[in-house]
Amino acid sequence: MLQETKSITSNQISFSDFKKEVLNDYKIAKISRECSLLGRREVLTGKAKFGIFGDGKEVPQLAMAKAFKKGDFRSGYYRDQTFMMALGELSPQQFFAGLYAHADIKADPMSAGRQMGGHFATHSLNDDGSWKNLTKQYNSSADISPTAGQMPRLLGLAQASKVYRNEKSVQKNTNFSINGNEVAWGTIGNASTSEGLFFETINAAGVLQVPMVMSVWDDEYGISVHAKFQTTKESISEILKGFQRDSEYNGYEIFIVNGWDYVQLMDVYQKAATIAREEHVPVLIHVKELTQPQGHSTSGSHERYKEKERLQWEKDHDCITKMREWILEFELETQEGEILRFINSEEELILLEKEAKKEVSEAKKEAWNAYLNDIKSDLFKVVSILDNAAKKSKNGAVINKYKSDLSALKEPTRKDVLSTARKCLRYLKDENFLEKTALQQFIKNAIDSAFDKYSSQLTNESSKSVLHIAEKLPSYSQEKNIVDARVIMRDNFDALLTKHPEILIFGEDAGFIGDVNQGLEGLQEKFGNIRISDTGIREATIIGQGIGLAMRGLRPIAEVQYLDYLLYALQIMSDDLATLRYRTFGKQKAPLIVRTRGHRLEGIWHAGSPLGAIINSLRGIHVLVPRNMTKAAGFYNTLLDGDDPALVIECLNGYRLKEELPTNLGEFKTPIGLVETIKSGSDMTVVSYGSTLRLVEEAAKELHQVGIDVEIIDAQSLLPFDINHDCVKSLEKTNKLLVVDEDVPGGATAYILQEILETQNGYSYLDSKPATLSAKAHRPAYGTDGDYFSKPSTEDIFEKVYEMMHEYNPEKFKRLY
Ligand SMILES: Cc1ncc(C[n+]2csc(CCOP(=O)(O)OP(=O)(O)O)c2C)c(N)n1
Ligand SMILES: [Mg+2]
Repeated sequence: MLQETKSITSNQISFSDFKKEVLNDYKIAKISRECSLLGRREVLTGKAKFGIFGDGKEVPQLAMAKAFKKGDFRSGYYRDQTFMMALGELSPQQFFAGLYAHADIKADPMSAGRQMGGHFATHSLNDDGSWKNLTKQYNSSADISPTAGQMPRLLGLAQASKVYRNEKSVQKNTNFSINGNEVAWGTIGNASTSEGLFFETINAAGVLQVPMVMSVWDDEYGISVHAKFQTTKESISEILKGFQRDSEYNGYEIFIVNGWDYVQLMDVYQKAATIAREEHVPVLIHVKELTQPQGHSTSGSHERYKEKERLQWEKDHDCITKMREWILEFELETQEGEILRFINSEEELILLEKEAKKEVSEAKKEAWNAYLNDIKSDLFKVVSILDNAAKKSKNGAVINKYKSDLSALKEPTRKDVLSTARKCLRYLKDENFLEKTALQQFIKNAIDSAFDKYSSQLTNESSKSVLHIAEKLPSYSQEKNIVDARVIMRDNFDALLTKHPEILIFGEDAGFIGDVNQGLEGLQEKFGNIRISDTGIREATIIGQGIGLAMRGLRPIAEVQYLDYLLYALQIMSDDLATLRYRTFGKQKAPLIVRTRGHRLEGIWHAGSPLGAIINSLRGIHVLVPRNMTKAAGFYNTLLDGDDPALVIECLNGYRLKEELPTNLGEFKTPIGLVETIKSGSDMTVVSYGSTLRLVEEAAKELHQVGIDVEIIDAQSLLPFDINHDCVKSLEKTNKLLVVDEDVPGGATAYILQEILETQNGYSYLDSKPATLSAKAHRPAYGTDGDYFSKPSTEDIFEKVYEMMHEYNPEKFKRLY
């Protein structure tokens, strides 16, 4: 059953308050529209590079903003400028600063100019990286551009309220929640609901029954593609009808409302908020009949693909036009027979519209001047240095030409300034005077400060970074307590769950049976089914749950059952989690730990080790590859003392191997970014990680029998890799390097080589060609022989090392073949 809506006039507020609110809303809508109109002009005249605006979606966002409370979270997309403005979280000046890419967090609080306009965010963190009190502010998780990429995180943001309401151990964390009363608000375009992430999230939120209000802004198009090519029956609410809750089953509450109908929208959004906030039931609001007054973005015009009739219909149904008509026509007769109106004449509205226009035009000018002044102060510096340098240089004429070309630019960029400075330096290379030094200094400073503006905050730069956490060795009891290695995981998680009440662990089979390898055995029984839980088979939204929960102060450990299935989650880890700090200039964080197991078991999809793909798509996340369960447990212990996102890959064939059970569970720490030399040797340095290390160790014993002494280094941590440069210290001694793993050729081994040879300057110590030994380029075949012929074996490692020693000393090490 779909909800009916009631008139706003039944609300218990005085007419004068109501009138004030309506006119204020109208003004916000007009300001927002004016920003869109002027914004497009700024792009078309070349002052900004790209524009995607919220015109045509203003009125429903006013309604959403009114229902949105402090502590709530938004996870939305690029149309939501009106919503942000209505909350007071985006001023017109900030809107233009973002459009111009003003690389200063004070000017563009959304991303310090890193994201194109229309990607909204609020600040969850103080300058020192600590949390703000999120219940005292409006919160918007930072937008990303991939359509529907906002959905997985939305699930976690909503679930956090449910956890805070129902899990006693975290209820004291009042900076994040007050009794789980916060709603997570999602927005998405109609066409983007075609993405799998949308359906996966909708289903999961229905299962979890979380306070999520999902708005679909439906303008019938996704760029040029009409709804008939996007959505079955051309209606998302129609096809999601089966999700409607009823007396027998939990589900959704579904509303349908026209996006130009201010009165109905206000009513629907209030109702939706109450259902989600009080009952923790997810709500879908299908907002229809929206328009795109200026087309999709500044990249094209919609006249190319919309029929005349549609264009006319969009004009007639423009939500602001309709709101204006309603304001003009509105009349209410009191019991005394008095007629109440919002305005006495249209002139009042025209005046208000003029004010809105003026405010935006002024804000635009301010934003442009602030943006340009930053660059101009650099430009003046360079011009003055070049002016003086030209007087002294034999290449004065060329330098003067560069200088006057730069001075003539009306809208210079940092690139113009720095590129001129760098080009001119070349003309001074054979000369020596003060101005040359000044130019060199200017360039160095400019590059340094550009690093801060454009490249900082990829990872945690605060004192809480896990890279500051020192190693703490496991301690052992006198009588050796040798156990199946999975027991170490289980008992260590037990200790961690006791120590950190914010930890939640979830994944496929993670709850009731305690994961497929029994690393969580018995923990659901002990800590309850909120802290240890099963999920559906939906890797992307398992990660999304983790991101959202972590953004609200919890410490999720999201489990992806096998490394091979991480590919389902890789997109959201790459686009959302890995970029979060970077794209918010360090103003948001999600200290999510992703736990998985891989490298070696059986067959094409349970033995993968695609580390090259992983590390190259996850810069911004620590990627850890422990060789055994004690090392893995030590990584979890370290990570939980910091607040960085990380992926930990346990060895799938390691759970039943024997290890000694440490006594300081939950306390010992594996350091992040440091390698470990697990065997010293003098002939060759062999670097490896994960499951192949055991083979390298075996091969080393066999090599010893033929007089070859290899040094074995466990990389342990691929992102970051060997921050102390210990590998090169080993090379100084052995002068030979082999990197072994079971990724494809040129995968993670190529990365490790680049780190050692280029970053650490290892090339200068080599006296033979550095080599890699990896798996074959194909996925691993099934069975013992499939594994033997797909992945590096002990014999392969032995022979590779032997062959390198033969090349080095053919007399001593005669050819094997
Ligand atoms: C994964 C992905 N594919 C394609 C795009 C390019 N793209 C940007 S917006 C858009 C259309 C979205 O339409 P809709 O969801 O209806 O939102 P609207 O712009 O109409 O509000 C497309 C295809 C993208 N950003 N991400
Ligand atoms: Mg659309």
